Amino acid sequence: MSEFPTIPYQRNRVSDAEMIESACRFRETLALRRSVREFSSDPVPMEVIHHALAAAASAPSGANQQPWTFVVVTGADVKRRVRLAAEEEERENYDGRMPPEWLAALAPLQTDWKKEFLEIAPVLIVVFKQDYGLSEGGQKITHYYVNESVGIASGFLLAALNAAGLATLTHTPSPMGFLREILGRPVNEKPYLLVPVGFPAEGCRVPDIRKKTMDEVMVLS
Ligand code: IYR
Repeated sequence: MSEFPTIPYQRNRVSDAEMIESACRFRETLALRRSVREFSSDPVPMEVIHHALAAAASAPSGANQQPWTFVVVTGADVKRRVRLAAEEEERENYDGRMPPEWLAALAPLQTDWKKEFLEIAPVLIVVFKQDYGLSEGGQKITHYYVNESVGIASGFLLAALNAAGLATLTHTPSPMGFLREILGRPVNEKPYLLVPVGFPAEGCRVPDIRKKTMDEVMVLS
């Protein structure tokens, strides 16, 4: 017998009709999600953020190492510092670091180097990936499939916040090293994603863009 314990796992089976109904409702809720760049400054309940982060932290991960840390920023001062540092990098990106092909691909999103939303959104969640773990004694612990794991957790996070009725943006100012410094994170943590969270501003508009059709993305083999 293995020295590692197991526990029974069962879920209630429901009818096909109920499964289809659930899958369809889940899909319809997710389809309401849009990347929002115009936020209201209205506060959001911290309990919602807490539950959404618990949802994210329930994600599967390589060897169950859960190689993530979520930093929740609400203070005006820290948000301002994040905005200024992000804009400094983004100004350089838009003014020469991004090749014309990249700028052309971004054109429909109408983005630019200005990131007011980083101060206006009531909450910024900074997702950090732990490239390796650190034992109590400071020894490095190898982490496996870090990008995949943190990507899945981030997807759970976006889905949970969306289900609660909140708007998000998956923002990746580049490079993002300044986040580790501003937020005082340890050397084994690297910023992975910056997620402004809040309600859309009144009159908020989003690009008129579409998702690929099911024919384009799903192959029966
Ligand atoms: N990080 C920049 C540029 C940018 C890049 C991609 I790929 C996007 O999908 C959107 C923006 C910015 O946030 O403006």
